[in-house]
Amino acid sequence: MTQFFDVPKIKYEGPSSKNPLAFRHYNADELVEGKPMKEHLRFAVAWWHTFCGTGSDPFGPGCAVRPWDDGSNSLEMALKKVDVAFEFMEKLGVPFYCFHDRDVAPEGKDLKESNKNLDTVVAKLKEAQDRTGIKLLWGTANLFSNKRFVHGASTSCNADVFAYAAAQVKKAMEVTKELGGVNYVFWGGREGYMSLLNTQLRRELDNLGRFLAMAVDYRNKIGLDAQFLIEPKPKEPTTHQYDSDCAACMAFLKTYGLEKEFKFNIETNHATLAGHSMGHELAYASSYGMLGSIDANRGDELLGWDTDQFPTNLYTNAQVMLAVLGQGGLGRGGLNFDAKVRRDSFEPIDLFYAHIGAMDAFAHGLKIAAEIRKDGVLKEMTEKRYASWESGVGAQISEGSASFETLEKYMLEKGEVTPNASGRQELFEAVFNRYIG
Ligand code: XUL
Ligand code: CO
Repeated sequence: MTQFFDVPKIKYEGPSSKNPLAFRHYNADELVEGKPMKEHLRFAVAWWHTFCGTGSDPFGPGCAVRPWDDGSNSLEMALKKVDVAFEFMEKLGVPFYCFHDRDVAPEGKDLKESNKNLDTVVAKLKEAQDRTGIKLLWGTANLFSNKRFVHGASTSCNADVFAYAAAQVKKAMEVTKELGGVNYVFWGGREGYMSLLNTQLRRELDNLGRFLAMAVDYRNKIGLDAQFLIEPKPKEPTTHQYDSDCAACMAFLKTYGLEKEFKFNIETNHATLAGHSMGHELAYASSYGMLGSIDANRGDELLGWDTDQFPTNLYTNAQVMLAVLGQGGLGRGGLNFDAKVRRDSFEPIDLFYAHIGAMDAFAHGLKIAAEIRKDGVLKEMTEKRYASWESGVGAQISEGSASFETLEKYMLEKGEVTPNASGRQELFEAVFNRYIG
């Protein structure tokens, strides 16, 4: 096999290792709560960032050094990238990858040629999957880069664009099936608006609902065994994205009768752009049984855009894993590193350092979350706060046997509420910190 990376297979060396090309915490087969780490974490590499990212930003062109890349968008280059990608993923020991149709194969002169290019690359991806055992966590369609999507895809003012997007998603679903992908993601791309002055908001939302309903019909028709996931994001590229956060997506799915067909793929940097913590989005989705998968990255506290950095914040990762363990795992979902190395981390080796660091920080977060759960102190403290709901009037309200009349009678007799107890936020935070480090 061609060697693109002068790097050995990455091994686990334990927490005292100082080798930057080794794991200190990610030990794939080590059991946590009776399950191997690799099954808890289900890491995936994002094709678009890791194999297509050039490091370009609004102030300058790409400067990433990728000796294998001739910089062209040719089919030959796309096929070569399959070798690069599978060597990288095998050496890293990552079990999954994710892609957009247009990351893996170039767009042709028309839809027919684009589909043909995709088929050619998919055949090679399939071979590589069979050879290595690496699987597809999810597929998706890029409905935002080409200029035809300037006004959105299914929410475009141009009906032809809706039709093109439908054809493109149909094909992307077919190749996801061909590759045994276990999820299919819908990120809104440009489904939103830049100005309300030129926008028929209700028509656009109805069209988005119609589009997703057609996708559900087609999934059933072809027997695609993939969980559909909506990936919320509040802004960027549009000023207002329709899928702005989990709560907005829930309202949308319920309105269009689609809530049983979809779960969410929640991305850290999207949560923070929405003015939420990642913990909030996970808690919201998970409590309604809607947390399907995670795009694991982070923003920069000082920058207001989607920087897609590698998720090395231990505190956040422990919170994420607490939510994941709390719902009994991600099922067929996983942790996809929708993250790119910084522009100034331009050497191929940086791709390894970035992924190893993030995998380790998540494995560490997993161990911390498992310790928190084993001790049960935080859970106990929280349950104590809500103890009034377990009996008496609290139980009656929860069971639905109370009314305004019974509650008025109860309060008239009692006269005043049982005194409130302190929320003890600082103590909760201090207890959480006991497990970090
Ligand atoms: C964009 C983003 C996408 C989706 C897939 O912010 O996160 O890469 O994950 O389309
Ligand atoms: Co994402």
